[in-house]
Amino acid sequence: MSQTRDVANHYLFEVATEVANRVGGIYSVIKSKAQVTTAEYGSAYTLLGPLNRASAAVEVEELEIKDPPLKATVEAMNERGIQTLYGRWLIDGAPRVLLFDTSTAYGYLDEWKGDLWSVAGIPSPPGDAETNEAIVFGYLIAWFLGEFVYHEKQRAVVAQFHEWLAGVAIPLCKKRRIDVTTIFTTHATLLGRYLCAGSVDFYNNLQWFDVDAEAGKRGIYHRYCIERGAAHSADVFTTVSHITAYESEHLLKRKPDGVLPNGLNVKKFSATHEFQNLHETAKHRIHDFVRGHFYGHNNFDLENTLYFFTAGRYEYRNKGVDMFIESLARLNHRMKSANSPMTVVAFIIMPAQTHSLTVEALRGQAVIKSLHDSVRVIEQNVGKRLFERSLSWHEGSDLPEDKDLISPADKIMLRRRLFAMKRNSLPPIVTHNMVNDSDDPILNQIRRCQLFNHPSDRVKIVFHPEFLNSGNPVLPMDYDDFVRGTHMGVFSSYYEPWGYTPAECTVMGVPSITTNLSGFGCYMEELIENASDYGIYIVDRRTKGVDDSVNQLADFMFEFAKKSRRQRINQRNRTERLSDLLDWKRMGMEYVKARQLALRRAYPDSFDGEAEPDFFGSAEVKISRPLSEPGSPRDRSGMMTPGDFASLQEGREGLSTEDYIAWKLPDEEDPDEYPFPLTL
Ligand code: G6P
Ligand code: 1S3
Repeated sequence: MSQTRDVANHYLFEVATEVANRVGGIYSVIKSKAQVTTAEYGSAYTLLGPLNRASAAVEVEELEIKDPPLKATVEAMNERGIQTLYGRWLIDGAPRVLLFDTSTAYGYLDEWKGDLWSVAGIPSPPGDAETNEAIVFGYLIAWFLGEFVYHEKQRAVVAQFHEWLAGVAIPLCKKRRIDVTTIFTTHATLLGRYLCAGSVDFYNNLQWFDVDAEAGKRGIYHRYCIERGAAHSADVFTTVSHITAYESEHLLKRKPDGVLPNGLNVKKFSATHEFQNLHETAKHRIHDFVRGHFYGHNNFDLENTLYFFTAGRYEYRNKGVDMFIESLARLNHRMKSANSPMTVVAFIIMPAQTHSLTVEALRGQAVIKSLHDSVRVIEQNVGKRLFERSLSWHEGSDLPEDKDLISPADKIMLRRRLFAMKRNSLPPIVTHNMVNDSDDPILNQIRRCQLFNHPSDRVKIVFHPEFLNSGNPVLPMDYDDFVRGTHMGVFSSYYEPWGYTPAECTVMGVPSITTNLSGFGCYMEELIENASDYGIYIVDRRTKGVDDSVNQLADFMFEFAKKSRRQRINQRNRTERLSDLLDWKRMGMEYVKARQLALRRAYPDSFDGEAEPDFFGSAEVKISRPLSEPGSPRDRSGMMTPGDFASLQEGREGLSTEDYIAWKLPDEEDPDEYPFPLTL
């Protein structure tokens, strides 16, 4: 490689299939991170992805390319028939994106498949459209990078690739000796996801799997080769959590150089307690849904009702829904035995195949709406009559009697509404007509545990097999608003490389339960002593048997249900105070380290031959118990910083190392001085 490239002023390309194209978790990563990365790099940062015209049409504003080497590179590819779209991704940070129309390169598919076999030994059987797409995209990216470093000879280039679908270019860069330095980041492993979804004891057998045979049995050997090839050819290999690092070491046979945990773009409110007010408002919107869904069975007090939920991609075992439902059944039993005054409504939000909303779900909302409308009419009539009677009042005459105020016609209208609320069946579990009702694993588990929303049940269940949106006639709320209105998120995952859902709960001040098999759970457990004081409950699924883990989850929920409103409010404040910990301004520092390591490996002479520092090894100081916990001394203190070295980007306009790392747990507030009413 060249010895002369300018490493301090390098270009950064980030390559992923979800650039301006929402599919799953990687979209959340690159979208939420864009702000800190553009602040650091400005126009030297470009995201590369395949062009999805439908989503690009709404997410990307086309721009003219100004940067000379980029312009020359794209023009050279366009001349050879490759269509591209360059523009600004319309998100926070407005990063530049270059999207390749892969359909304009399919003419080369067979040639490229043959080449991939001869240069990297990676097979590609016919008929796997997803792999074909990964190959075409990978070859376009390798073409782009090769062309780019031909036009740009001064500055170094870092290319970071996310997930196997974007990884084909990495072995090509290595084989062709393209003068760029590469980082490969996995967000899960193919084999891990497949093996966990089955019934293997995954974590206790990680060292022993015959990886080639297991991939072969599942028909994913060629995909596995791409993933493994990318991991081995990258200058720096990283993943999103320590648990996935351990998995990658055994399944991909390369130990990651570092862990780059996922952050969030944390938005702060000007009023500290605004998030508490938002919780109250959103909770009332969930109350509206519950009144309709449970019409005729509203024998529980909404003031004493807690909303729990789980959400995510429908991976029944990987996302721990099996364990959640079983624990809810045990919670129900314990709450009944303890005569608890509380009711828990547990929501499961996971998209499955459905035909439509059920008539019963729609009817529930309609029945309550007409009751509401009729009561409002009666209210107005009563007010009018009271006013008229008061006008004609004179000394010595009686005040109007209550019974005179509601007319017979109003009473009949009210009766009709009440009769409409009669119901012979129990409130439904599921809000939609399922395509495969009798085989659905979630419904079958609910049936097995007999959680049927009986009036005597203290735990009720609502399964909403579609992601939420505010246009939905039954539960008209966007996901974020819904989360804010709940009391707790439960994510008892078995396979979860990171897990954005509990992290999102945390930044919204909503406590959550996760497991020590999820990247997020392990990360928080490492950083915080007594994480449960901060509303981060971690179920042990690693060292306990299944039955014990289920009981631990039920215990957490039962203890939470015993908290007073004031305790819940205090806990929410503590949870929300952790949000800076998950901000990209802090998490992004690990990306800075990975890029610096990649540059050092590719251009050691630019670093005066210094030995490679241990970038990722710095020990973190744990956050101590909250001060408001009685009788618990502050056992450790200090500021946490993920690293103690300067960024290569230091001195540029935008972010500095200080911006990235200066994080400190805000001081504990006196709960008696909250500037908002406490309804106890
Ligand atoms: C927020 C509001 C309070 C409300 C409370 C309800 O803190 O600011 O006014 O009383 O939420 O909390 P809960 O846990 O019962 O939903
Ligand atoms: C993956 O998406 P998933 O839900 O399939 O990547 C996400 C982003 O890194 C991560 O949060 C999640 O755990 C992984 O599983």
